[in-house]
This record gives sequence, structure tokens and C-alpha cells, in this order.
Amino acid sequence: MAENDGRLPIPCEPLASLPSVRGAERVTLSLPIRWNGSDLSRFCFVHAADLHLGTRFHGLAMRDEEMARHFAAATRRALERLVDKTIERQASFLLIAGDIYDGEWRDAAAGLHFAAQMARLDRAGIKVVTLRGNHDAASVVRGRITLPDNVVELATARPQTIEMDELRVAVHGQGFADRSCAENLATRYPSPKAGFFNIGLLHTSLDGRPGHGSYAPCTPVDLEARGYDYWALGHIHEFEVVRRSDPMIVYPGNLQGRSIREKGPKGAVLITVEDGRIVGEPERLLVDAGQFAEVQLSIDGIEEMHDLWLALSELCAHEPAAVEGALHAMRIVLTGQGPLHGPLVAMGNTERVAEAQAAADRKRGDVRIEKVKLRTRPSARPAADNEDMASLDDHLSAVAEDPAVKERLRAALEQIGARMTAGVGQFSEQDVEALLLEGLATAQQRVDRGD
Ligand SMILES: [Mn+2]
Repeated sequence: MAENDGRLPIPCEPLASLPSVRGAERVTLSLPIRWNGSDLSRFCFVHAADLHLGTRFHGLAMRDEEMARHFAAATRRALERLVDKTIERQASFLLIAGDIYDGEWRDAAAGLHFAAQMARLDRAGIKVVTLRGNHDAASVVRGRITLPDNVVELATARPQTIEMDELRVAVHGQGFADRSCAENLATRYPSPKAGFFNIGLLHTSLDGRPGHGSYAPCTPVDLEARGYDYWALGHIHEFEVVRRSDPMIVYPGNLQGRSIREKGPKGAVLITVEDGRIVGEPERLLVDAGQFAEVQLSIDGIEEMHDLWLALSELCAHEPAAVEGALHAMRIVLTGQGPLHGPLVAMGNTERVAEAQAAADRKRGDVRIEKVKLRTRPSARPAADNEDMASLDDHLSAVAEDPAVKERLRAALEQIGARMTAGVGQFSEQDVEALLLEGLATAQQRVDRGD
């Protein structure tokens, strides 16, 4: 991509402020791009979504304040890296498909940071088209700072089209007015502009994704029916090419993982267009400044605690390294069955985390243990030697297998989940099972110790 080299230092014409047109089906705005006189039949653009600037990391802060600070800074750093890469790759424009902010601003810091990064793009002659998602819907985030003229935010009342005539690109989209959006916005998007490369920008849960509520629901068939070339989606925090072609439909994922539910590398995608057609696959631009990872280790066949921590050290050594200055927040899930189960339950969470941290530190300096989850089982118990113990064993096994108990546990978990503003993923059968086992193990330990 050298086509955009040698941009002339012609300042961009400022955009007229958004006209307020009532009842209009479609509002078209022309977005002048800085044209350098070279062949513009090939260009590239960057598609990002779900920046969630201002995320609070409450849960993480309760366990590890330093790690919460690191990830709060990482959400800002990820945006800086996105801007670095967008300039480096000489993209013609950047699309942000909603949820720039995690919620209403506590102060101007998040808005100022976004404005400063957009200004860097402005100075490089790169346009930005954004819209509001459920987290930063017009009624949710009221804070505002005047953004540089290269940034256009699409309307929330009706679909709007941004045309970049020099590139022959039209971007169609509509943002969220409110946090919830049960309407299918996509079906109202305008017809494609003939002779242009048409892009649909949309914040949506599509026809449902596990662990996500329904926002601006629609199906890939609805999107296909619009006749566009590319759909730049936002909302789902996992990178996904929903469809490879006719049209290509992509979720870039969020810019920065924020919890163990958002594992692995995060970033945006770079799309290259030549003669009005997409060339190749979306290229991931990874920009995150910290990742969440999960490592599973079985206690099967391990007799001594010391050997368990050694085994964990080895496992940590094999996890891929994070990028420079980044951090792995690692969750350890202990599974299997054996004599270490009891002592692991007895040592308590704080000590388990400390031992796991020490195990990781033996091999590398970029891992921070986020949590140690116990999904272990005790060794098969020898037959109880008195009637009391026999009846306790019977009772505990009966509890463990009682579907009503599991149902109540699940209901309790869902109640807790509903109270968490950030939302939680759906609880799996495994989660319920693990909680049950931990409870039973604690009961058994107490009986064994005579508590
Ligand atoms: Mn969203």
C-alpha cells in the first residue's frame, strides 16, 4: 500500500455541521478526503468497534487494584496503538462501529483522550466515521467535546450516508438513540449508491450471539439484501468474519480485552479495496496492551503440592508472550481428582492465588494471576467406617445429584448476574457443577476436621 504516499499538505475542508432534517428518509453528507493526485482505485480502511473507553474494572479492582489500573490504562493505550497503525498503514479512513465509551463520562478524561487521538488522524488526513452503540447511546453519554473536523458521527434518528467522492465510497449507518434498541435498523438503511463501494456501519447483536442481549437484531440475510459491499459491525467483542463475501460481514472484536470473558488478542481489521472489490481476507491489526488467558491444569496423579506448582510453572512458560509492555492476566483452572483436592480447598483463595503467582513468576515477568478456580474432586473416599459418616456420604452424594439443588444454584447465579451492570456471560453447566463441588468439599473438610 504505497498509493497514498506523498499526500499534499492541503488542509481538509471543514465539514458543515450535521443538518437536522426531520422526516427525511436519508441524509447525505459529503466527506472530502485529502486527495494526492495519485491513483485511488486501490485504498485501505480500518474497521474498529467497542473501544469502551472509561471501563471501570470494579471486579478486578476488588481482587487486584494494580491490575485494574493496568487494564484501565490499556483501554487508552489500545486506542493510541490503533491510531498508530491506521497512520502507519496509510488507511484512507477509519470506521468505529459503536461503543466508543463504556458509559456516561465521569469527567472529560475519556472524551479528551478520544478527541486527541482523532486529532492525530486529522493531522494525517484520515477521515473517521462513527456511530453510537448501546453503551454510548445518545441518551446515555451526554458528555461532549468538540471533535476535529475529520470525524463524523452518524445520526441516531434515521439512517445517514457519508460519501467520499474521491474514493467512490459511501458509508451508510444509524446510531443508537437509547441503550436498548429492539428495532431492526438494517432494513431501513438506504439503497447502495451505484458505482460506489458501499459500506454498512451497524451496532448489532445480529440474530443472537451466546451471552449477548438482543440489540438492533437482524440476520445476515437482511444485510445481504441491502446490496452493499461490506458490513462493518460492532457490539460482539470477539473477532468474527460472519461472511466472507457478497457481502463480507465482519465483527472486529473489541480493542482491548476487559475480563476473562474476553480472552486472547484484540484489535481492529484492515480491509483493502481495489477497483471496487475487497482484496483478500480482513487483516487483523492487534493493538491490545494486555490479554486475558486461561490455563487448565489437572491434579490427576499429583501427590505433593510442590509438584502441582512446578507443573503450573511449566504451563505458564508455554503461554505465548504478550506484546512489549503488555500483561497477561491469567486464570488458572484446576481440574481432576486426587489427594490434593482437600488441601487446595483448605488453603483458601488468597494463598492459592499467591502460590500460583509465585509459580508463574519463576518462569516469566509478564503474568499476573487473575484467579484460581477449583474444579477438582477428592479421591474416591474409602468406605465410611461408622454409621454417621456413611449417612453423611449418602447425604452429600444425594445433594450432588439432586437436579433441584442445581436448579436453585443456577437461579442464584442468574440473580447475581442480573445485578452486574457489565453483564455476565451465561453460566454453564460446568460453573454450577464447580460451585456445587466446592460447597460439598468444604462441608466434607469441616466434618473431617471436626469443625
Ligand atoms: Mn454494544
